[in-house]
Amino acid sequence: MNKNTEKDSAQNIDKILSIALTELSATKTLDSLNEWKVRYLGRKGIVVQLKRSISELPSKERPKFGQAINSASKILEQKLISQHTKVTSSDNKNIRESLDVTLPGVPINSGSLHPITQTIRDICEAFTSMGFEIIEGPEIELDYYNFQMLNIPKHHPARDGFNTLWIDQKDSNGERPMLLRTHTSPMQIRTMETQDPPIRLIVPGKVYRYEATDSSHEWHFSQIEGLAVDKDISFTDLKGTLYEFARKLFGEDVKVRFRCDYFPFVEPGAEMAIDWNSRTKDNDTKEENWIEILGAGMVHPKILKAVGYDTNKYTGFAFGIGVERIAMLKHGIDDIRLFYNNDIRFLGQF
Ligand code: FA5
Repeated sequence: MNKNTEKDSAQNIDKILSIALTELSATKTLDSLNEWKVRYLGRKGIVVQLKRSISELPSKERPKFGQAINSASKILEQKLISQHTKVTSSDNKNIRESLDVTLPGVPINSGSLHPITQTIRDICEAFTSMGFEIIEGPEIELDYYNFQMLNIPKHHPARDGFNTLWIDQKDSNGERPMLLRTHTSPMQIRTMETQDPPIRLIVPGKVYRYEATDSSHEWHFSQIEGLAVDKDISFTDLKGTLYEFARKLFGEDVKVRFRCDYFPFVEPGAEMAIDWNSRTKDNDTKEENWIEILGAGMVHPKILKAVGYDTNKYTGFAFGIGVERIAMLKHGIDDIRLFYNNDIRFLGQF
């Protein structure tokens, strides 16, 4: 065996170890520590390269050289751990020392409820304070509840007013019995089928219509249905309830307009509109700008009979409020499409 080669190799390792340890103790940050680790202990680092060079040595020298590399590698790993502890604790100390607790804090942005959710809550609160109960219903509805039981049989022209999104599943007659509800009114029937009067309820929920959008029309929007059935309920009760609702939402000075309207499930039927320019007290414009916010009327006796109510004893009123229109009026927004564009610059204002 060549004693000199063996000695040279061992000295070489000692030299590398000494340089590595000097460099390690000079590291002051996690980044420099990491660079050091890659240089010496990484997959392509100096220790791995030394291990690979074993095969180039005469076979007798290999075991000793191998042992020397292993013990050097262990020393480097141990020193790395202690240097890591040193570096991180001094990092923390630097952070602590550079922290000025007297500086103003950084504001944390918190989320808020969607303006339509807030409006639904405001409307629900207005009605629950008048004794109405809140219920919910399915968004995928049967033709039977959405139309037929509401006095809108197949081929009735009133169906044209509700551009319907049908569920593409046919029954044994080849007809599509299911749809995305076009209004919340089917819940009138579902409730009256299972409950006896007195009834006072509201139904918030999403509705869908296959129609082009513009500044006051969306293809999906929210409605809140209202239904009251009891002895001696009259149109005056309907008007009084809706006036009170408008005052609760927009204040005492709000201007409300009722006009006749036609819905097959009420008789007589009406629409209620609010003057856009009267919704805030500080608005002194004289001009009126009416926005239709709901359809309403006295529940048609045909419907009361169909659900098994005694029409000599009971009458009722119903209404369907467009929530987005209320939110537009409340916040002075002139384009309904803004609510569903998911633009945080708009939604962040509420
Ligand atoms: C109905 O949907 C009836 N079910 C309302 C009703 C209930 C009448 C009970 C009588 C008794 P209408 O299609 O007019 O009616 O819609 C009611 C309200 O929803 C409208 O006044 C309006 O405020 C809102 N609305 C209607 N279409 C849209 C649309 N495309 N985008 C946004 N809001 C709408």
